[in-house]
Formats: sequence, structure tokens, C-alpha cells
Amino acid sequence: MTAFDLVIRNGTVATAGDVGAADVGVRDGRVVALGEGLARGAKEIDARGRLVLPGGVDSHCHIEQKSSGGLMTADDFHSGTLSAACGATTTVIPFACQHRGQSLRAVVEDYHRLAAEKAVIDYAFHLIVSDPTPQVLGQELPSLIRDGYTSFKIYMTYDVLKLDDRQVLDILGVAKTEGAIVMIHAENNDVIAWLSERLLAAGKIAPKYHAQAHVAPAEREATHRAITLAEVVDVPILIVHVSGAEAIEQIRWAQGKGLKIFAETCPQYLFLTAADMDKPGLEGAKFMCSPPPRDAANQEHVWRGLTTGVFHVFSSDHAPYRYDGTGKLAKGEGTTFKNVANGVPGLELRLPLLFSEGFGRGRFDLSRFVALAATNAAKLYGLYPRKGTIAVGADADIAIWDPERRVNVTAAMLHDNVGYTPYEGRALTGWPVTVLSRGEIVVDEGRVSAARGRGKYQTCGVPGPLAKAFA
Ligand code: DUC
Ligand code: ZN
Ligand code: ZN
Repeated sequence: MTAFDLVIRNGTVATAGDVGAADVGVRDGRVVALGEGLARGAKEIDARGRLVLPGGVDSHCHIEQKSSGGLMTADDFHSGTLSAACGATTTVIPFACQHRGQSLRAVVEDYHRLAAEKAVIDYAFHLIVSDPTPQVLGQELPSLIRDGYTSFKIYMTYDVLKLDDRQVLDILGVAKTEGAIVMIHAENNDVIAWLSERLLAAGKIAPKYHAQAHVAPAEREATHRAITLAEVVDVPILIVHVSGAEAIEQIRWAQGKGLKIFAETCPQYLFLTAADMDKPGLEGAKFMCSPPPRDAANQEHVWRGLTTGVFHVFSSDHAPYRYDGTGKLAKGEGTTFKNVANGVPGLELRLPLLFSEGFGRGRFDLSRFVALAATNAAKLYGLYPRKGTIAVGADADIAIWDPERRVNVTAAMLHDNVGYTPYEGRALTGWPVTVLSRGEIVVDEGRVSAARGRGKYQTCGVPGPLAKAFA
């Protein structure tokens, strides 16, 4: 009998803390040994010249979710999780999204049904709370938090999702009492509505006007307000999908005051700009998300935020809509920037983009890449150390990267159901060649062998910022 089901040999293993040569021994889906010269395993992978990294944790993605406008995302739990796995992500945390009038508990059960049947990698859930009725605040939310749904997103914009300040305070109050972390979409709804009305009245309906409606001051103001409300309640929050300098300035200010303000950014704010929405016809709709990508100077601020620690997590905010009547063009001839579904795909390319242009270009070291790719999200949302690291006892969720592999991105090579990528034609260096989920090879040199439904639900523990020893 062999000591290990699998040994990954001769690679360079990196965690958020260390980088070094080591073999990784796996048994029963877990890492059971790290060291030099491990005994032979039943199966062996030679990782010479390769980097052996924790599988990614994508802690913000919308999968098989109905948009605020009633459209279903292009990816279900099968295509979404398959696509994630092909891009080195082994855990996703999508949303169980409550629309107004729905019971949160019933919503959670629905998403479980969908995911259990289709997911190929492991998953947890955040909640989206859009209807904080007394029943939700007093009973459903506290009981769901106790059951391990310890993070939820709320919106300060989108007419059918947005909460007013009083409702935000109510939600933050429950998070404080019950021990949860609130993720906040911070944009000023009235500013966006007021600007949108004027743009539309002037006949400015093309996708590029989306950026002129969702201006940076609207994001800055709401970010400051969210921070203020969290300060009043004295509870940590996370500002999601931060797009640029104005919001970053608020977050840095709050962090400097010692407030527990966490922040997330996404590939679209590093690699896209508002100019991408200025394309002939409706093509620009492929690049529309909220907040919108800004400009090159803002991209640099976001990069700096990733290297200096303003940002803790780097997520895709994968919100996939096809460029056809099922998605971006659902309103047909009458499409204006106001009625295009918001969101860009990113589950599969999140990590290859960050690896190539962040680590590969020397903006940060490998441990920082791992922290942003996996560890910080796992810690923040209570999945660490089962997920997000390579350590004895952790799940063997591992991505083996060829740091030299050159790849030109095309939509055709991706595994989502979107049909285009905003990153078409980008030349990347570094690619995940083999991906393991709980010790099982699910992707190997482009071949995918992950059974539908093999993904397992992961209950979240206490969110990191509420735990005593959170680094
Ligand atoms: N913005 C969101 O808030 N959610 C999904 C996609 C987007 O662009
Ligand atoms: Zn959002
Ligand atoms: Zn989102």
C-alpha cells in the first residue's frame, strides 16, 4: 500500500506566507504531507519548473442568478464552475439572491438545489438581501447566519435592489449582533438616476453613456456613506468592486482611522476602461458593468491598492450575459445604456490576468498573488484553512501553473457560456495547466474531467474580521 493517493513532486509550492521547493502528498482529498523526497504515491505528477499554488477562491460571482431586470445569467452552475476550474479557481462563492417579496430561506434552498446537481467544484453562498422586512431581519437572517451563511451583499443602487440608509443600518445591526460581514455595492442611486434621465432626454443612449451616468463621485459618496454607517454601528464591512481612485481614497482614509473596512476589486478595473464601451452600435455593451471601468490613471490606482494592501480580495464579479436577445440585447431595437444588463464575465480569466500582469510583471510577489487569488477570501469568509492554502489538513485544491506558458486569449478557448470575452486578444504569460479539486484532477492540459454535481457545499464559519486572530 502506498502512503499517498497522489504526490505532486519537484514543484515550487507557494502560500500567502512562503515560497519553496516541496513535494505535496495527498490522501483522501486532503494534503497530508509537505516536504522533500516524499514516498511514492499511487499517482505522481511531476511539477518540475512549475508553481504549485492553492486553487483560487472567487468570492464574488453571479451564477444562475436572475438580474434585477429579470434576465437569467448565461452561466448555470455547470458551465460557471467548469469555467472557473479551467482558470485555476477551485471554490466559488456566488450569491443566493433575494428579490423583493421572497423568503430568504426559500431562496437559499432554491440555489442549493441548482448548485448541488451541477457544480463541478466546491461552493459556498453569500446572500443578497433586497427586502429587509421585520421577518427577514428578526428571524430569517439570524437563523441563516447561525446556519453558516455569514456574509451578505446589499445594494445602495438599482431601483429594485437598493436599500435606504435606514435599512442599511438595520442590516448592519443584524450583522453585528449575529456575527456576519456585509458586502456593500456603493453607488449613489439618485445621482445615477438624475444623470441617466438627462442623458436619455438628450438622445445619448449608447453604451458609452453608462460611464457618464455612473460617475466616480457617485461611487465615492456612497463609499463614504457606507463607511460612515458601518462606523456608527461599529461593524466591519467590505466594499465590493471598487473601480478607482476616488473610492480608494475613502477606503484608505477609513482604514487609516482604524475602521475595519475591507475592500475588493476585480479584473475589469485593471484591464478595461470606459473607452471600451465606445464601440460601434451596441458592441460597447459587452464591457458594461457597474461601477464602470474608468481610465488608465484609475487602473494604476487600483494596481497600487492591490500591492499596498488597500484591497484584500480580488474577485471576478462574473455576471455573464450573452451578446444576444437572451442577454445584453434583450431589449432589441430599443436598447439604451439604461436597459442593458450590467456585468462582464471573468471567472476563468481572473487569475491568468492577475498572474501575468501582476506577478509576471513584477508588481507583486508570488505570495501576494496567492493571497489575492485564494487565501484572503477564504479567511475573510470563514473557509480558511480548509480552503485557500496548501497546508497539512487542507483540502487538496491545487493549481499547477506553468509560469512560462504563453496564451493569446480568445472567447473560443473559454468554457463559459457567454460567447465573447472582454479580454479578447490579450497576450498572457503563465497558465494553470493542471487543477485539482479535493485531490481529483479536474483539468489537465485543457482536458476537463469533472463530473457534474461533484462539487460540495462548504459551510462558512465566522468571518475573519470577526475572529480574534485575523491577519
Ligand atoms: N454590477 C453588479 O453590481 N452586479 C453584477 C454585475 C455588475 O456589473
Ligand atoms: Zn454589485
Ligand atoms: Zn456583483
